[in-house]
This record gives sequence, structure tokens and C-alpha cells, in this order.
Amino acid sequence: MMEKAYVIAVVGATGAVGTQMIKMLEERNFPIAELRLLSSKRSAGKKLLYKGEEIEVKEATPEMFTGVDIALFSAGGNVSKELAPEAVKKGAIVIDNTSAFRMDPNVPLVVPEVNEADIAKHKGIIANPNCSTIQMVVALEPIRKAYGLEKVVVSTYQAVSGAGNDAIEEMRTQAKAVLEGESVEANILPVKSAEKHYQIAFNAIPQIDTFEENGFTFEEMKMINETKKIMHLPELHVAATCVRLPIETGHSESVYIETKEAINAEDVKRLLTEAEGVVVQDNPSEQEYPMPIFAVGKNEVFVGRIRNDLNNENGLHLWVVSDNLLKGAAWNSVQIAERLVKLGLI
Ligand code: NAP
Ligand code: 12T
Repeated sequence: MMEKAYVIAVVGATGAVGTQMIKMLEERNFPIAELRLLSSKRSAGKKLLYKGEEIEVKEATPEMFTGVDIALFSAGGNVSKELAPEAVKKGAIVIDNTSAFRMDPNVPLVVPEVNEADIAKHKGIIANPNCSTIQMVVALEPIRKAYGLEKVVVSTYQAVSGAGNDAIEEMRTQAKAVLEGESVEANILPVKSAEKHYQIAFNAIPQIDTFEENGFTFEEMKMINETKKIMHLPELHVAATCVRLPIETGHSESVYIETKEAINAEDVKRLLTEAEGVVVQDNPSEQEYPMPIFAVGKNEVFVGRIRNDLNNENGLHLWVVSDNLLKGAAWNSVQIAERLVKLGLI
């Protein structure tokens, strides 16, 4: 019997995430009957390659979703709010990479290694979590299962590609200007819409996304709220500090956790070695630990520096690294699409 093939739309196809989505669909040999690449009017007419074939990018309008089976959205929250319901009306299942619907109780928020079963509860839209949240929960879920989880305190070291192609370009231009002794311009980071912009080259910016009333940034609140929702732990204590560094791709996280049962670093190393989607890189005597330059282009979450807290027998420290555009975005979305097929939900 011939395998069924699907009509797939990628919204935001020309973006930092969208281009990785196309590459991922190709690499995974996803069963595609037709691929529609959509963007704003600005990029309409541009041609992108899929399996060596040129596909013309079209402007994203409601009509473009006629006949679409799965629509992968990563063109910003406003585009999703406007067009995702239109795509659903036309019968598509939307996998949304923006924060538009993540906390909606009717929308499952899915990391397949953690809560695959939630996929079946969808009513048209499935949300892909924030990149920093995804890599952290992949590392924490096997620990939760074995020891229970009480508290998480995380600090992130995030790459500029998370903020899109304009941010990558800005970092590169600034780095060149600094090295050549020229004046530096900043227009994109920390947030395009912000009043002030700061140099990212050779700097660290403790602001990702906009500030909330409570003193946390929206990126930090996404990590806090999404972690509780994905892990089904509404009572979990979570605190986050999110920092942008001049790294092109690959988010890193220093994570401190407290578990319900006493925890042992050597057991956790064994546990994570067996865990789906995790690679343990942890050998201090060989200076082996995860780093962004080694995670780029890989689908897995890399974990190292696993060590017991010195004061609390329920405390553990770890270092978690992953490609923010892959497991943090394109791979997690395509993985959800693959599970829809595997579970017979499409
Ligand atoms: P990017 O490199 O700036 O690309 C933005 C994409 O959106 C481009 O393809 C752009 O098309 C398209 N677009 C912009 N305005 C549009 C409109 N009005 N209608 C249709 N398409 C439009 O940004 P990115 O890094 O790929 O991120 C895109 C979005 O994905 C973000 O805003 C965020 O919501 C989400 N995201 C999620 C994660 C995550 O944590 N899971 C990570 C990164 C990004 P043009 O070429 O025509 O401008
Ligand atoms: N502002 O989709 O700037 O929640 O790195 C992901 C990444 C939003 C999101 C970033 C962002 C998201 C960023």
C-alpha cells in the first residue's frame, strides 16, 4: 500500500525558523504531497529549495490554506492569531511556534518526549513551546519520573538566532564594526519594539522579550508557565533569568532543581543516558561537557555538569544545551507532525 502523503503549509518560510522547518521536512522525508511556502508580501515571489526543487513563496492569506492538512506557523504571534483560526476553519491542523495560543486551556502544549498523549486532545491547534522551555523539560522529565520535582531555578545563556534573522545580521555587523574600530549601531535587540536598543556584540543583555509588571520578562514568564503546563505540575516552583549572549545558535541553561526524594548525580547520569532525546556529555576529567558549537545542527538535548548540591540532599545542578532552531523550534514541530501520523490522528 502507498503511504498517505499530506499537503503541508509553512507560514514564515523565509525566516530563521521557517528555513529550518523546510530542511527538517526534507531530512525526515516527511510524506508530502504538496508543500506551500508562505510569508509576508515582502518575500512573495522569492524561490526556496525543497529536495532540489524550487518552490515559489506566496503571501500568507486565508485562501492559501484550502486543502492543507498540516500548517506549521512561525511568523510571529500576530500572524498566528489572525491566520491560524482561518487555517483550522479550512480543515488544517495547525502546529504553532509562537506564544499566541500556548497558555490557552483548549490548546495542547507539546514536547513529545514529555507529554505526547496531550496531542490527541487538540481542537485544531497544537502549540510548540518556547525554545528555552523545550530543552529544559526534555532534561527534567526523566528526573521528575524517578524523584518527583519540587523546584526549578534556571538561568539561560541564549543565542541571537532565537530573535530571528535580523538579530543574527545585527550581531555580525556589530562584531565587525567593533573589530574594525568603527561606531556600533543597535536597532533590534533586546526587542525590536522596545524604546532602547543595546549592542549585543561582546556583551550580555539580561532582557529577552518585554518586561512584565512583576519584574520578570515575558521570556522568563513563558519558561515558568509553560514548564508547569507541559509537565502537568501546576504547583511546581519555577524561577527563571533569561540572558542574551553573542552566540549565533545554541541556547545553554544552568539549572538547579530540588526533588521530592533525595537525589544522586551518578544515578541521574545513568537515567539521562537512557532518556529519549537526551545525550549526556559529562566527564570532568576529560573536560567533557555540552557547548553550543557542538549542539548546532543536532536534534538532541545535551546535558552535562551533573552534580549534587553541597547543602541539600534533594538538590542537583545541571547544564543543558540544545540547538534553539531545531529542538527549540523546527524539530519539535516536525516531531509533533510525525506523531500525528504515527498516532493515526491525521
Ligand atoms: P524571522 O527570521 O524574523 O522571520 C520571520 C518570518 O515571518 C519571515 O518568514 C517573514 O516573512 C514572516 N512574516 C513576518 N510578517 C508576516 C506577515 N504579516 N504575514 C506573513 N508572514 C510574515 O523570525 P524567526 O526567528 O523565524 O521567528 C518567527 C516567529 O517564530 C517568532 O516571531 C516567534 O513567534 C516564533 N519563534 C518561536 C520560537 C520558539 O521558541 N519555539 C523560536 C523562535 C521563533 P518575510 O520574509 O516576508 O518578512
Ligand atoms: N522573543 O516564540 O527573542 O516564545 O529569543 C522565542 C524566542 C519569543 C517565542 C527570542 C522570543 C519566542 C524569542
